[in-house]
Amino acid sequence: MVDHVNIFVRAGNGGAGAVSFRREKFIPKGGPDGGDGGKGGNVYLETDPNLSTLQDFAHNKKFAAGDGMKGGGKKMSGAKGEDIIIKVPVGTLVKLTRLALETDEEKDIRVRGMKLGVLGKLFRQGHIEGETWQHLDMSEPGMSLRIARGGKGGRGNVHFKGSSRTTPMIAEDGQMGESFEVELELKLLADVGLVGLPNAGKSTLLSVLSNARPKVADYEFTTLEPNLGVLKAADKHLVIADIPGLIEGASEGKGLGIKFLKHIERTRVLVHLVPSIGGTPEEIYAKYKVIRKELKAFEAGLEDKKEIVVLSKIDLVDDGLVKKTVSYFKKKKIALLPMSAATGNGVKQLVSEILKKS
Ligand SMILES: Nc1nc2c(ncn2[C@@H]2O[C@H](COP(=O)(O)OP(=O)(O)OP(=O)(O)O)[C@@H](O)[C@H]2O)c(=O)[nH]1
Ligand SMILES: [Mg+2]
Repeated sequence: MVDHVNIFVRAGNGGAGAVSFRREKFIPKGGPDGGDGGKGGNVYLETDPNLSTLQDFAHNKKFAAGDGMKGGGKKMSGAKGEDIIIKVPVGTLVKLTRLALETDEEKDIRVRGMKLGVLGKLFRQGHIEGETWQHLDMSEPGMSLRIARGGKGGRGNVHFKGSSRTTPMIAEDGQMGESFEVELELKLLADVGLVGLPNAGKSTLLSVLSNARPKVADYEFTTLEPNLGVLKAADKHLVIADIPGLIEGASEGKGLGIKFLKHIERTRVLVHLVPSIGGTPEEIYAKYKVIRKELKAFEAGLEDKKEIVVLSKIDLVDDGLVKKTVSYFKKKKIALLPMSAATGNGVKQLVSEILKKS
C-alpha cells in the first residue's frame, strides 16, 4: 500500500508588468500605459473521502500551478495563472519544506510603442518569505488548504510615472511562486481498529458491522491493505479499520510486518479477535499474547489502548470449550466476549461494548 510519498509543488510565478507607451495619431509622445502582470496560481490540498491510499502519487510527483501572464499595453493586466487542487485521503499528515527560490537578475526588455532597439528594465520584486517548514493534519473530510501561494504580478510602467520621470522605462517582474517539497504520510482516521491473527475473521466482522464488503477467504493474509467501514448505531457513525493479520515475529518482518499498524494508531478502541478453533483455552490464550506482544513492539502505545477481546467463530466449537476459555481469560483479568459472525451470536453485545468504549 502506498502510504508515504514525497512530492514537489510549485505555485505559479506572477507575470511581468509591461513597459509600454501610448501611441495614437497626432499624439507623438504618449504617456506610459504598461499594465500589470497577472498573479500566479495557488496550490491547494484538499481531502477526498473517497480516497484511502496515496497510490495516485506513486508516479505523479510534480505539481505546478499556472504562471500569471504578462501585462500589456493600454493598461491591460495579464491573466491570472490557474490554481491547482491536489486531492489526498482524510488522515494525511503533511510536512512542507520550503525550496530555495532562484533569484533572477534585472532583465532587459523590449519596449512597446518605442522604436525597435530601445530597451527597458524589468526588476524583480522581493520574494515571498515565510515558514521554512510546517506540519498539517488533513483530518477532516472537505478540508481545503492553500499550501503554496502564487507570486504577485509585477506592476507595469504606468505606476512609475513621476514629475521628473515622464517616460519610465522600468516595470516590475512578477514575484516567484512558493515551492515546497511535500511529504505526505497517510495514517487512516478510524474510531475502531480490528486486530488479530490472519484468518481470525476480522474482515468478516467488518462486513457484518458495516456497509463495507472486504475480501474474505479461508486462507491467511487475505487482507493486504486496510479496509474501512462505517458502523451506524445509536446515532453514532464509527469508522472501523480492518487491517492485515499479525503473526508471531511480525515486528521482525515476518508475514506482512507491522508497518500497517500506523493505520490504527489514531483509533480509540481496538477489537482483538482471538479464534476459538484449534486449541485448548491455554493455547487460545497464548495466541492472544502473541498479538499483544506485536502491538507492544510497534512502540506507539497501541498496547495501552482500550481493548475489547472477542472469541471468534464460536459456531465451530462446542459450548464447553467456549465456557472454559471465557473463565480462563477471566482468571487473567480479561473479559472475553464470545461471538460468531456467521450466526450473529454475540454481535449485539460487541456493538454495545464498542459504543461504550469509543
Ligand atoms: N464458521 C465461521 N466462519 C467464519 C466466521 N468468521 C469468519 N469466518 C471464515 O473465516 C475465514 C477467514 O475470514 P476473514 O474474515 O477473511 O479473516 P481475516 O481475519 O480478515 O483474515 P486475514 O485478512 O487473512 O488476516 C473465511 O473463510 C470466513 O468465512 C465465523 O464467525 N464463523
Ligand atoms: Mg481480512
